[in-house]
Parts: sequence; structure tokens; C-alpha cells
Amino acid sequence: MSATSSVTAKSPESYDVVVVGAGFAGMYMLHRLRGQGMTARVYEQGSGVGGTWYWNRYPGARCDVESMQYSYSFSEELQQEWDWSERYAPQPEILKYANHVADRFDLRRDIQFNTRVERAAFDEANNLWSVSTSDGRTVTAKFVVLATGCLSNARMPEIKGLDRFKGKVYHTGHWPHEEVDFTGQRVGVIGTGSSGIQSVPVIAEQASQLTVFQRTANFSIPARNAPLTQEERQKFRDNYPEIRRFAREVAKNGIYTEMPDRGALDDGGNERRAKYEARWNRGGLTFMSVYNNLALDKAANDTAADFVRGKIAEIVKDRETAKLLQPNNHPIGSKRICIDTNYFATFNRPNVTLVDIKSNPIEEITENAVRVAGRDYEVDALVLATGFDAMTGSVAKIDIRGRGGQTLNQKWAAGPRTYLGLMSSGFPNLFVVTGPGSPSVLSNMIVSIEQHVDWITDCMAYLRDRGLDTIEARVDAEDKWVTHVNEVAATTLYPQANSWYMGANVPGKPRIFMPYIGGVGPYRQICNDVAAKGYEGFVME
Ligand code: N01
Repeated sequence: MSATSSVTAKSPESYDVVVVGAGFAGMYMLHRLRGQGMTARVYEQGSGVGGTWYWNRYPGARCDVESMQYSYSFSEELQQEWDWSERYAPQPEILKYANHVADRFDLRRDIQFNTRVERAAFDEANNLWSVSTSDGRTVTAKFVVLATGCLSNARMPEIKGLDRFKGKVYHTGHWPHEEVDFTGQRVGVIGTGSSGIQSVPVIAEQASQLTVFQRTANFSIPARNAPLTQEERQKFRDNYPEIRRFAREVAKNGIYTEMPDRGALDDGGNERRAKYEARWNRGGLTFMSVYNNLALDKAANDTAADFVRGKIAEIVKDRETAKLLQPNNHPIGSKRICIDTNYFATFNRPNVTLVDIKSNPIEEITENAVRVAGRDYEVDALVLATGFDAMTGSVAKIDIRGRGGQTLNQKWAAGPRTYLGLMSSGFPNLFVVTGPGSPSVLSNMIVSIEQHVDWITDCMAYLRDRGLDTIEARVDAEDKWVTHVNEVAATTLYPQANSWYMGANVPGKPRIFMPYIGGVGPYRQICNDVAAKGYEGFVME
């Protein structure tokens, strides 16, 4: 790979690697590439680092993975020195952490902010990617790494009249940087996924009237957020080697927790209820790992779903509202489970109204109201918590052309096709971090990001050390992997929900279960085995 070894002789407009995005994936990618002596340019459309945590500044935004685990593990000093303040870090603190990492590892000098990558085309004659950016420049690179994030392409809903609305409209995934104060305002929130469920209780405290427009009721578990004590932090720090090993190799979702050894129907009703109660009181995502078959067996799943529906009925005083808030059209966990602080109790407030837009969809938005079933709900501001074009949306916005001028969008028209979620055949030297076909959004993202970045860096070094120019997924290996991803998903309850995992939230998007549900441990092993066998399933030239 002569281009890599003659880095210093190149013009400044030529790099070994172009990285798209300076979120947690792009930042770590840059750090690892530097460690290999490779030149890299990172393009970031925002004006700062942090990716999802740069954009998602809505009230109440925080991570649903505990902060001591939602953090990089690649630097022992970093994980020992950073003080997380709460069990679940709020967005400003995660953004501060991202900025700290950028400073600590001197990353900014290779990141170009406020710049979108618009086009990337593979030049087959020279085995180089030509990358064009929104500032009108074109650079070349041996490799392109798409660190574009899975939930970064905020989706505006197609609702009649939205453009006529005279008040302010905010999307949770594209929140303004200046503070938004809803004090004294009538606010409408459309959407009750994680973003809606986190923001509703906070907005309710400010707004004079809050109207929540719910299409699908969602399962949510209390976060039980609390300040972290020095003792709790130290316990993690002392045990980080084992905690990180477990998260990478053992835990299915990359989160250190107890592993269930029995199914929900192996326990009697009282025992089961006591276990759910204990997890409900503990709070957080581990509610779903009380038993080992909740994602597999509908009857087992029903026991957990019934428990949560019962909790909603206990919390919400108005019976009609409680009934509307009880999810009834998907197994618990088959849509990303939500983690909340006072979400259901918020509907007991006199200034909060729930409007069911499942039975009566929004007719239109007028200049000052949302019209449902002939009634106008007057609002001064609208919050759209309507989600993202997940996993493929940000990649699809870039005009990516591989061999023969084929675009990635053409190739993925019937759904994304990758080998290991890392590469797509016909697109040599183009890597995706946490792409479709990898555990990605089903896992602690930082665990999956670090695994992908390490694998990609090792792969680039392997090519360089052998004087090879390209790596490309073989079509048969990719076909086999796509089949495997689908087969594993089909053994679970996940495909039963109209979720963004399935592309179901975007009209016209192919219904394919996009992430790989085989677990981060087995997946890591598969990736390692592929590399150990000389990158089996890839062509290297
Ligand atoms: O988006 P969503 P999100 N008219 O797609 C509704 C991660 N995340 O931003 O279900 C009316 O889940 C839609 O209704 P329905 C996390 O992985 C993490 O909340 O399609 N309603 C749904 O209620 C999460 O899963 C964290 O029927 C419309 C909502 O809008 C992912 O991001 C925090 C509509 C969208 O829910 C996405 O979460 C936040 C329309 N036209 C997010 N279109 C944490 O770590 C959509 N909806 C804590």
C-alpha cells in the first residue's frame, strides 16, 4: 500500500483516511489512525464534536446506559480520571466528556467542522476515494470510514399544514443551542419514543399547558437516576478490567449486569412478580434481563408486559389516560425500551393532556393548533419527538459511488446489505462503524464503536504491512451474512413491532431488521475469527 507509506510526500489534500463524523466513533477512529502513523481528515457537519450528543439537546436528554459504562475504555487514564456526576449522565455532561476527549487527545487539529461530506466516489484506476465536501473542495483518500451515527438523521413527520404553523417548531434531534424556555407557553409534543418520554416531564414543569400527541404507547421503565457517590465511582474504577471484559465478551448488549439463567415461565407467579418488582425498583435497562427468554417467547414476554401495564395503571390516576398509555401492540422490548423519570406520573398533572392520535390521526396543523377529530388543540410551540431515519439515513444522504459508478443507495434500495456490518461489496476500502448488520443500536454503543474501530484499524494496518491496496467484501460472504442476520432476528420477537429497527417509521423504507441480534460477544468472536483467517470473506489485492 504505497500511498500509506509515502504519506509525507503527499499534498495536503490527500489522506490515508477520510472519516465522516466526529462523534464518539469518529473521534476514536482518528485517535487509532494516528497511533498507526496514518494521516486522516475528519469532516463534521456540526460546529463541535460529540455527534448525537451534540445535536440532541432537548430538555431531559440523557443516556439510558449508565454513565460509568457509557464511556470509552481505550485509555486507562481517561477512565480513571473522568468523574461522572450521575448514574445516567445528562446530555451536557456527555458533551463535556466528548470535548474533554477531543482536547486530551488533541483531536481537533484533524477535524474540519461545519463541513458536510456530500459525495464519495471510488476511482478504480487508482484505488482511491475522491471525497467532495460542502465547502466546495475535493480530497482523495485510500480509505473512507463512515462514522455517521445510527440515529443522526432527524426525521420531520409528514403532517398536513406543519409548514403553516406560526409558532416555534423544534425537533428533539436538532435542538437549538440556545436555551429554550417554555414558561407560560402552550406546548404540543408529537411522538412518544425515548425522546418524547424523556422530554415530556421536563417540558410539563415549564409549560402552562402541555398536550402530548401519542400514536403508539410505549413501554418505559423508571431510570431511578441519582447522583453517583465517590464510593460508587471508585468501585467501578477498581473493577474496570473485569467490567469491560464482561461487557465486550459476555453480555449480549455490551452492558455489565447479571446474566439471567432461567426463563420467565420457570418461576411461579409470585416469584416472578417479586423479581420484576425488584428490577422495577432498581430501574434501568436491566429490567429486560431478569429472564433469558423475554425477547424470544411471547408467553414469557407477556408476563413482563403485563407487569409494566399494571404499573402504569397504578401510577396514572385517570383510568382512560392510563389505558391509553398502556402499550398493547408490540411485545415489550421489541421497540427500544424507554427509560424515564416521572413520565407516567406527569399525566396526573392538571396542565398535561394526552391525545390519542392512533384512533384519530392528526387531521392537520393550523396556524396555531393541532387538529384531531375536529377539535383544535391550541399550542404556541410544537416539539417533534418523531425520531430518525435510523441506521441508513445519514449514509443515504451522501452520494456514495463504488465500482462501476453504482451508488450505495441503489445497492441498498431493498434494504442495507453488508458483510459483518462493516463493508458492502462493490465499495472497496469503505468502512461503516456500527453499520446495519452489526450489533450497533442493540448494544452499548461505545462498546460496539471501540470494537469496530479497533477491527478497522487493524485491517488497514494489515493491508499496509503487506503492501496491499484494497479490501472488499465478497458477494457470497455478504449474502451469507445478510441471511444469517435475518435468520437470527426471525428467532426473536423483534420483527413483530413496527419499529425503527425495522425501518417501519419511515414511509417507503424497506422492512428489514437492520441490526445484528446475535450479541456483542459472539459477534466480536466472528469478527476476530475472520481477521485471524486472513480476512476470510474479503478480497484483498
Ligand atoms: O424516536 P422514536 P426517538 N405522527 O422513533 C412518533 C435513541 N434515544 O427520538 O411509534 C405522529 O423511537 C412515533 O410513533 P410510532 C433510542 O435508541 C436514546 O424517541 O411510529 N407520531 C413515536 O412515538 C431511541 O429508540 C435516548 O407510532 C409520529 C415517536 O414519534 C431512538 O433514539 C434518548 C409520527 C418517535 O419515536 C429514537 O428515539 C433518545 C407522525 N407522523 C433517543 N412520526 C437515550 O439514550 C413518528 N411519530 C436515553
